[in-house]
Amino acid sequence: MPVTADFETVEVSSDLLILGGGFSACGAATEAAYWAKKNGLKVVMVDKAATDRSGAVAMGLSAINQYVGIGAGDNTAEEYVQYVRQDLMGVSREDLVYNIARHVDSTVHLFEKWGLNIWKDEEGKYVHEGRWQLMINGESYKIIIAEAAKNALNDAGGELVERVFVVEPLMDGNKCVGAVGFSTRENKFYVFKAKAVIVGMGGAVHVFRPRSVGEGFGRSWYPPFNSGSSAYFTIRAGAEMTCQEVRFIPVRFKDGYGPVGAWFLLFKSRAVSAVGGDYMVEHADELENWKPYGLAKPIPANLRNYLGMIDTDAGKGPLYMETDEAIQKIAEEYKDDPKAFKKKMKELESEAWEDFLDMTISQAILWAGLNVKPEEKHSEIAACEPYFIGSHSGASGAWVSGPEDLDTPYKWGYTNMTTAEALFAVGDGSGASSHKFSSGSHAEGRIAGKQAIKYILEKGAEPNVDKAKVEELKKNILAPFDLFENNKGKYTDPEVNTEYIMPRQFLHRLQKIMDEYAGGVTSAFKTSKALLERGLELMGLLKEDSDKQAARDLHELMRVWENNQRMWIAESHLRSMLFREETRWPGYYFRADTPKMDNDNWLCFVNCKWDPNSGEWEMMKRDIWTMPGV
Ligand code: SFD
Ligand code: AMP
Repeated sequence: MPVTADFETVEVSSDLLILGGGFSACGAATEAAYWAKKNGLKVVMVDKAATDRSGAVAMGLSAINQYVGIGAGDNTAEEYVQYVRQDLMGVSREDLVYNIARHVDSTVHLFEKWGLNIWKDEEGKYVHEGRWQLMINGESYKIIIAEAAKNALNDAGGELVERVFVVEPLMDGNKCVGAVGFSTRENKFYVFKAKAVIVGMGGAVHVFRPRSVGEGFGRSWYPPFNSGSSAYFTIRAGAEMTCQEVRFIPVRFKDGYGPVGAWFLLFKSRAVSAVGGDYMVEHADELENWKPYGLAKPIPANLRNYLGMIDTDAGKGPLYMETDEAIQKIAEEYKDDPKAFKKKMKELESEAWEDFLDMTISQAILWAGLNVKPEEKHSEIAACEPYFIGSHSGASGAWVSGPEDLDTPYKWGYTNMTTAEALFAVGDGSGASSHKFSSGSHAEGRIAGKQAIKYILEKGAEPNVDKAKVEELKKNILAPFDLFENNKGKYTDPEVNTEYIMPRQFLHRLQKIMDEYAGGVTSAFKTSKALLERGLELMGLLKEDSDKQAARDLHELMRVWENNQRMWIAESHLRSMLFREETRWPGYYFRADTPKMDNDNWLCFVNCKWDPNSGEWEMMKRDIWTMPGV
């Protein structure tokens, strides 16, 4: 059993340090390596897992959700800005959305060049799932993108460090000079020193109690292994955060968490309540209350959720995706030719299964287990537990500097730099620039990678790392081992001990608070000032107990630090929902005491900042800049 004294300290120095190995980090590595090679700089990328299959795209994806098609004249970047503004109920950083939109197509073309199979029609054009989405054979999506990043790093003399869990930033005043973490396989404590740092460690899952408890515990739509390391890192660096109240709740195939996009957009399926009504039609009047967003198309994701929730709240659940009806309707075109009909049905059946086998394999397994043939039987859908994910339809993350060529109030540094100097954030780690998805996250990574190298060339200085601070961090981070070793013999069961709490038990306590006070699944996503204040009180007590978590091995040590990271995201979420005195995103959460949207007072960003010196949180409003003429 490891103890603190067993751990060797490994130092890794670089010019640019990229934290995470997912879509945004791989984008950053690919681009930064190119510029680093030209300028004799070293890039190091650190991933908690094996990059070939790490992060949200571990199982693959079946669509590229952001492709603008500017070259073909299909859409403009300005139209994408309108789409995101509308979907986020008016709250988005239009400069960031625009910047990603104007660069994303070239990223998608690179994916194709690297070997990704994007579906094509008879005329050789991309097959669209919807206006912005392209269909792919994406089982190996992550491997392809990782390979390109690894090749670029190798070519530039860079380094990839896998299976190291990054915990804390190293700061020199307000400047980030590196990070510390530990190996998940060996007794090694890592100290990374750098002139600039890019955070791309994904979103946060399992902050809330999931629907899947008991034997299914751990199953979620977004990857259970993303624990909020990005947001934790930037919060602890003292960087300003934005939209920490904007969690994302997707509607998914129930229990297997299969995505619905292909069903709604490609197969044009309907979703209905148990009594057969299409909630999008039956509750359309409700959209009037959320205008202008409720009345434009597409209807925002949270409002789509909300209309379904009206039925579940009224006891009209379960909700069903009418897969059988949708498939039969498409095949009907061929009904006069039995051979063609049979062929089309076979094709649709295989597309339906492939959608999940490419992306959410457990949903295909669940279908098999429940004897579901999608062409014959509908499937239950349900709203998931909340996730923190700035790259999809949520918006939480760091507040970053905007592109230099736009005249906005959001410029204080290099593009995508947080308010902490030399610290950049991308993908799920950067806020208020939703709907970037896999392709946009990669494009944003490329933007930040190039900007970080520019920062290093223009302002980079040797990192000044405080040795005493590093020793203190090492002691604190590894303390759960000694706590276990020194106390394990006091009771019969090693998991029940008055001196410590095991990480699994701590996680349940965190999730219970969030579920019951912050509007989780069992509270039907409803909360209020009183509930949030009580939740914060309980969170304070939980925080006091966080250094009582014990670990028996490296895996449990990782669990301890994942818990701590989730706990900090949870606190920022409670504080942000408490600060915003309105309900702007019904379907994501409801403030029962302020149930309406209040554009006069709250059409603004809610930002927050934790001060590393005082330990105090500051909450603030920030104005929304709207792109002229868009
Ligand atoms: O259908 C540490 N996403 C979809 N995007 C699409 O373009 N198309 C789809 O079809 C999408 N769908 C979808 C999606 C995700 C999932 C899980 C499913 C379905 C089932 C969203 C995208 O995947 C998402 O937007 C991007 O992946 C976001 O990129 P990024 O880089 O922000 O996060 P990441 O890829 O998860 O990578 C995180 C990395 O960080 C590492 N990491 N490393 C070191 N130390 C730590 N402490 C760390 N913590 C995490 C991870 O290992 C990983 O490398 S659909 O539903 O819409
Ligand atoms: P999902 O599988 O729900 O993540 O959706 C994939 C993509 O399709 C995302 O860009 C969603 O915003 C979009 N989408 C899903 N369902 C709908 C819908 N009913 N109307 C419009 N867009 C949708």
